[in-house]
Amino acid sequence: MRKYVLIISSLFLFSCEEEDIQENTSMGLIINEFLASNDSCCPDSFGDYDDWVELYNDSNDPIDIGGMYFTDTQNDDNPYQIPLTSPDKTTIQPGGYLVIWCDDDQEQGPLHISKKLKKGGESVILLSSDKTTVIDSYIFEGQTTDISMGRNSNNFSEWIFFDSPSPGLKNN
Ligand SMILES: [Ca+2]
Ligand SMILES: [Ca+2]
Repeated sequence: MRKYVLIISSLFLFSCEEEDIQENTSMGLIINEFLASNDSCCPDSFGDYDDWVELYNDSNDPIDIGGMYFTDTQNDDNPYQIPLTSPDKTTIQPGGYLVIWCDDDQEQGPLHISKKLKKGGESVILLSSDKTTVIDSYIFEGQTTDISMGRNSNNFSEWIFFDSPSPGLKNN
């Protein structure tokens, strides 16, 4: 009898643990916010008001995006590869943010890429270093200048507009 009780209680424990794991599943590396039309919101370190995409590392490990690809077009034959040369600049710490400037100013550093975002609507797509696997993507429609779009911090699956864009910081 005691044996059965043990088996039943360990089954119960196991199912509880499984539930906890599901509830705590992190989203890994995600696209968290973007601004497709930047007039006077937030300049890059060169003073340019360029389009940008913010990534967030929702995992427990540092993630280096060097070698990954970014594109604004679905099924793009020529996505842009983030340089592998500067892991100090392309690594996102757990719970950290990283801003990619979509400005076609590659001479400004490894986080300045050749894709610009269209105000009228486009996609933001992050691909793994195999150039094929989609890490995260979002298709957006018409945008308003200096108003960003991003994930609700209280519900990552919901995308909303932000009057006060927050590149490199939590969305709110
Ligand atoms: Ca720039
Ligand atoms: Ca943000």
